[in-house]
Amino acid sequence: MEQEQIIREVTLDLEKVSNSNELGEVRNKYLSKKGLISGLMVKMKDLPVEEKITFGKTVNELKEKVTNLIESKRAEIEEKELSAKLESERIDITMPGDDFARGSKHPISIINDEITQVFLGMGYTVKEGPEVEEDLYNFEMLNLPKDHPARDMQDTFYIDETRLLRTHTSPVQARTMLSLNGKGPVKIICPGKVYRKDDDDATHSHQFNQIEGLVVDKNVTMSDLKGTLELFAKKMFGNDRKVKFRSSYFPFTEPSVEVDVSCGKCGGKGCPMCKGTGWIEVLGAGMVHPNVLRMSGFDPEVYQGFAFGLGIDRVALLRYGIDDIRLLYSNDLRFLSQFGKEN
Ligand code: 2U9
Repeated sequence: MEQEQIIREVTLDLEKVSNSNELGEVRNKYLSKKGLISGLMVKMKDLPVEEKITFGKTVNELKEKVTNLIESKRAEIEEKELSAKLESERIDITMPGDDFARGSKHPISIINDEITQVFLGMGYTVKEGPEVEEDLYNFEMLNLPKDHPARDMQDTFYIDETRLLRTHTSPVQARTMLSLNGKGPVKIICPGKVYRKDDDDATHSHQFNQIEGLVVDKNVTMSDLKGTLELFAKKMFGNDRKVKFRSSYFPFTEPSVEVDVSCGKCGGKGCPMCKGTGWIEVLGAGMVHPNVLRMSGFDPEVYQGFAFGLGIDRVALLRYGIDDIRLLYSNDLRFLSQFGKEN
């Protein structure tokens, strides 16, 4: 068998190979099932027994040599191909990066975070709840039975007989109290989206945001309410602002108050911003009605509470001098990009 000649032939073939595909062809020519070396093995069966052993040994040696030659060529080609790939995919790390547009915090989020921070600093916990609520938690448990005239005050998006889009975040407080089995203390704020069936205009939106708060404990008084909300108003609007409590009415609190701060624009002299009154209304509040405590499982003889609520959108309009609430919901980047870039 012309072993030397085959080796020479393989060497010549390999010299012409420049990529993996061509190498595969050479491999097939010599080492595949129908290749040259398998062909030699087939010839072996026609040889006399005494020659078979040496012939077989020689073919095996040949196969090993050819395999080694092909594999060392493979290593050489793979290295070349890898270097070419690395070269073609080279990244120039000195090139300037692509700039991307950064978003900014929505004014409602800015104010929400600010208010939340003030109350977190006073030891409150944040509680959230569903926007699709049950009539029971949104009205009934807040001292607004079915025939209560105050239900007309808040036109409501009903989903069906018993479910609705919450008109305030008060149901979150009602649910929290119920979960505590009549045991205080409670000290929570409840931020979130609420819905009322209003026609949208510059000062009304069918969707807006509230933060309500609730404190329930033994020996809670109107003085706690006043001290808390005065501190809040000064932290939020400025230490130089005066704070005034006006008597009011809410079905879920008794007595009820509204809280005004002196107008920041005119210092209380009267201007278009405060409609000439010198005061701006910022909060509603009151001592939790005994009926509400009772329905939530708390004994009004043992526990008292105060609650408050404010519109986040309204505070945002005041803070930034925005004259149309609809801008907050327009998703117009020309408007939104003016706020909250620093965060
Ligand atoms: C429970 C008991 C009492 C929540 C309260 C107000 C007063 C209030 C308005 C402010 C502006 C809503 O966004 S607004 O229109 N809210 O004036 N809210 S007391 O009283 C509660 C809540 C839950 C269990």
